Amino acid sequence: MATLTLYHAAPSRSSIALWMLEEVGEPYDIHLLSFAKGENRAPDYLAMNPMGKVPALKHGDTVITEVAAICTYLADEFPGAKLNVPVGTPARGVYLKWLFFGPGCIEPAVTDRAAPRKEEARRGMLGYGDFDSTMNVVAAAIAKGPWLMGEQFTAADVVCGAHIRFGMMFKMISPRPEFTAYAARIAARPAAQRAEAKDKALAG
Ligand SMILES: N[C@@H](CCC(=O)N[C@@H](CS)C(=O)NCC(=O)O)C(=O)O
Repeated sequence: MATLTLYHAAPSRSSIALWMLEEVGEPYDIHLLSFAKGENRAPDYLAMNPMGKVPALKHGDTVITEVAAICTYLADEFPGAKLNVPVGTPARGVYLKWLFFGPGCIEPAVTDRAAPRKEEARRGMLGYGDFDSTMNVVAAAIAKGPWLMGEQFTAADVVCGAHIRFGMMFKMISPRPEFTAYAARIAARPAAQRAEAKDKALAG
């Protein structure tokens, strides 16, 4: 079987891919990169990810970058873990919506709020519209729970859930009952706990 290697800096956005790998349950290696030493800007890493960012995942000869793409890839590549909604299933459209909503709406809504623009952009110009609408849409989707897709935990919960959880941790998202309960459900997942413990050990 092809080897899975995660190019990771602990902790960072690549911690989301680390959590996903723990959910998948296949063996993987970690190649740790130090931002302080500029290892993400070294020529051999830039050849793999010209953005100079983590995560990157190598699976055999395939290199995948971008958190959401990595999570989508792993869920489809290892369907035995039941973290995807397969092609041909009606709910796949909604599943894909959430996989794109994470990096397309939640993340920019949160980072724009943390580092506001000098001039506020028009709502129509922003793909996420505005922060409150974005958060309200996620809150409504998880209100019933337990997961975005209902009873099935999927890669979409890793992608969107990580932003909600870390956003609250870093006080960029205000707690509200739906988010607090969702974050608690995530924190109770053994895979999330294993990933966190690994990250702590790697960062330490
Ligand atoms: N769009 C990328 C963002 C990745 C990203 O920004 N990673 C940060 C870590 S949190 C990084 O590598 N920063 C180092 C740098 O930009 O020099 C993704 O979703 O994977």
